[in-house]
Amino acid sequence: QKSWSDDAAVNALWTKLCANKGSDVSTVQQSFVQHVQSTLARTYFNIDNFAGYQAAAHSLITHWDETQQHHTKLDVKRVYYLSLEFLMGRSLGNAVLNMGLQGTFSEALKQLGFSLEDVIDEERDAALGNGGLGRLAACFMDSLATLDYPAWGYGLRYTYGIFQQKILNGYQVEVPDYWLSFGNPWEVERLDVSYSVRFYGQVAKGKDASGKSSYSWHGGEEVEAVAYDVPIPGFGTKSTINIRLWSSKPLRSCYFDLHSFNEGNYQKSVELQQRAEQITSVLYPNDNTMAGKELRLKQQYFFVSATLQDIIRRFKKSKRAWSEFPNQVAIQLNDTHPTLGIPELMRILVDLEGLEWDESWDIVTKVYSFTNHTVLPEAMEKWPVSMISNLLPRHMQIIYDINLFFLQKVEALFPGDRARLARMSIIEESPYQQVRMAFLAVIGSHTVNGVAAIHSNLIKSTIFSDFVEFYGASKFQNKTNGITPRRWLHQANPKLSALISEKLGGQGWLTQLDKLEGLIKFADDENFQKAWMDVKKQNKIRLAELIRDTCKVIINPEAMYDVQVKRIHEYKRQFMNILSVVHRYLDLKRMSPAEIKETVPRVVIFGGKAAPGYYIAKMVIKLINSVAEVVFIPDYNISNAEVIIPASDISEHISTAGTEASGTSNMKFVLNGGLIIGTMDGANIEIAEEIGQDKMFIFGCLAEQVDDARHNQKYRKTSMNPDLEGVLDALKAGRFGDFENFAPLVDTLTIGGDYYLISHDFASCTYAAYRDKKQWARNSIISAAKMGKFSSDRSIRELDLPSHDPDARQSRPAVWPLPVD
Ligand code: F58
Repeated sequence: QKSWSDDAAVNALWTKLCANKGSDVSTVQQSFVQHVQSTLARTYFNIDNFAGYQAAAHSLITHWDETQQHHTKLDVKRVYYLSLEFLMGRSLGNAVLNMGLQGTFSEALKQLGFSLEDVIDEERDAALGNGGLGRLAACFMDSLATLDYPAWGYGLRYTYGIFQQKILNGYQVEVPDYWLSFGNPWEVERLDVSYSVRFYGQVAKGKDASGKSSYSWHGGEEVEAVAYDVPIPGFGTKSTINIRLWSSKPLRSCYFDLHSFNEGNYQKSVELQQRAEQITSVLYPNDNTMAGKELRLKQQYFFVSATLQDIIRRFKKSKRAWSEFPNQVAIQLNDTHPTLGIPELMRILVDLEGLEWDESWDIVTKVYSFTNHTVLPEAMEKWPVSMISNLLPRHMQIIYDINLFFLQKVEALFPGDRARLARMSIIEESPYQQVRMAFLAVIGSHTVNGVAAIHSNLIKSTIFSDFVEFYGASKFQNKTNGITPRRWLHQANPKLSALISEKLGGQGWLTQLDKLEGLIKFADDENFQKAWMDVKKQNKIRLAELIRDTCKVIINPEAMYDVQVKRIHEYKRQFMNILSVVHRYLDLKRMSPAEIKETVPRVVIFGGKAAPGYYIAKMVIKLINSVAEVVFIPDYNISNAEVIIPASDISEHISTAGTEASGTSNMKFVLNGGLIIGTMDGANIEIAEEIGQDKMFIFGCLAEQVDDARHNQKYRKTSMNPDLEGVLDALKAGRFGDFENFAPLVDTLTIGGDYYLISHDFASCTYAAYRDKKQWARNSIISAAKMGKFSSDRSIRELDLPSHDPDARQSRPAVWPLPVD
């Protein structure tokens, strides 16, 4: 590889200076102090924990290696993970663990008067995501780095992440998450990597030199996309990959409208700048519903335009022919949000690079694959044709052409089947013309995957059934989700991690999670059971402290902790959970003291955000907060999840069958030794398969029964579950405050037709098993031991992305700075 200098002496000096400085305590301290002095311009007289955090982060960055140069040298095919969301949480603790520096770091800081834990606590969560989909992207990046994949994540650098949730008088109040207010030591601003992105304007049709029609898109407005790189260190490897996040800025040439300024109109002079910066200003806070706002469409195009320009610039440096593009580039679309990348790549190839349509289409479909995360109709992305035509006029023409050529093939296979053409068209005609993004993603990709077995089967039999008939079933695959055991066990539950490593004689299980099976032989060992449950107890105390500090409620760590933490959505049925709490409460009220003594004390804990415009979900929060003796932890996020999940005895994954595509917290809870209560939905089914149905509290309607149950409810007189009726009577009698607060919510069960089958599934388990502590411990150990399948390392390997160089783990030179690609 050619280095930037041809002078051997210069190179030798650089190599010497950049050589891995070692990672002993004094080197870490030197680097830390240097950052205090020169990066932060402070002295040890005025340094607090926050400055300690910043200096620690900066000194870790100097330990990060040059992975990109290595991949460039190897000339490997790259995989690009395109996601509008990355829910990373904090980075310091994770970086220290992944780089194997935790002993060194805590000792180095301790000697300097800091505690690593306190310093870690200073970091704000990077919360650039809504829920499961965004967190999956974060887990995948950890696995890609750990497995030495030549991978890049691409996303948006929102100025405001997911809102912070406050609870006032029982109601959710949203507060903006201005997470960058004190800077972000983990990002590297790359002012040298920027692209311009166009919106609106016109398309001119002309002829090229050979007389062929050509199209050019011009006019409208342009903004600049500037890159910010966030390094992701793998666990136990020198591989450090990047997430490149784009931030929108005004084009350098029109930072400011001098004309207006000179006329004394200062406000107008900065308008352009504000308009440009608005694009990456805020993350849309909807989970599983689509927000049809033009600004969201702008975000999507801004994202794919900048990303493709960057990918293509990297490709062009290798001076290869376009036909080789699919050998160098694989792009995974995280849901339909980056689907405009398909017509955008067509536009680049056909309009700008002068390739033929068919050749371009061949390249496009070899490059893209698409992951679907939902079958909920309200979450399926559709954009009005009128909106796309206005914002992206050339893309709308290209989408029409893609559709036409596709439907011609359908016609050839199913002559005269007009209903089929209408069903499969990318354009939905009624009530007005809209682009069905999922169909565009399917047609433009070589493979499509669902995120758990049941979900992958459902998409084949429902939303994509016509496409299965057309393409054949092999295009539609299953890649069951996974989670990274590094963050969700090793980091979140250090005591359990240490116990497991001690028992298994090493940390090999952290990268080969199947090795956890080695714990099974200790499941009946009383000492091990005790040690295992002791860790749980300590984690419960840690959570009790968090609840004391945030909710001013004291809970008893001897009680069973029953947890439901996730976004609030009707299909996830937090409503059913709180109704069954009320049911048990009413039961207790009827019991004699002797009977009460026989029951298991239980602390019910909820957490989760409702989309700000989701009226019914917000009412569920109010109801939960109106039922006394239930804890609602405000502002559920990655960092408090790391405390909540390891402390759970039992957790609720109780969606109406067929609605939760996978769920990933179910995996986190079981891996941490919690048992789960769940419906036969999403990945719960595969968890039951792995750990055994007897180790899970399973209830409720099966997916294949849902249609009949809904039908019967609607057209036959089915009476409401009597226990549920008792609960509703208590609500109506005002036992939990003014019934008016909840009337529309209760209506969803009656006049709303109980679409999510709460009455049908209304279940009340008592978990007497918790009394039998030995049995509980045994089930907990065996369940955790059988979670090997649910590592995101397995998901990544199954995704069949371009793979890595087996020597990468040893041979990489250790050089900073990061990508000089
Ligand atoms: C989630 N989807 C699924 N979407 O609901 C969950 O079952 C699955 O485990 C997870 O994906 C990972 O596959 C989800 O989180 C969103 O939040 C979208 C954000 C953007 C707007 C539309 C919903």
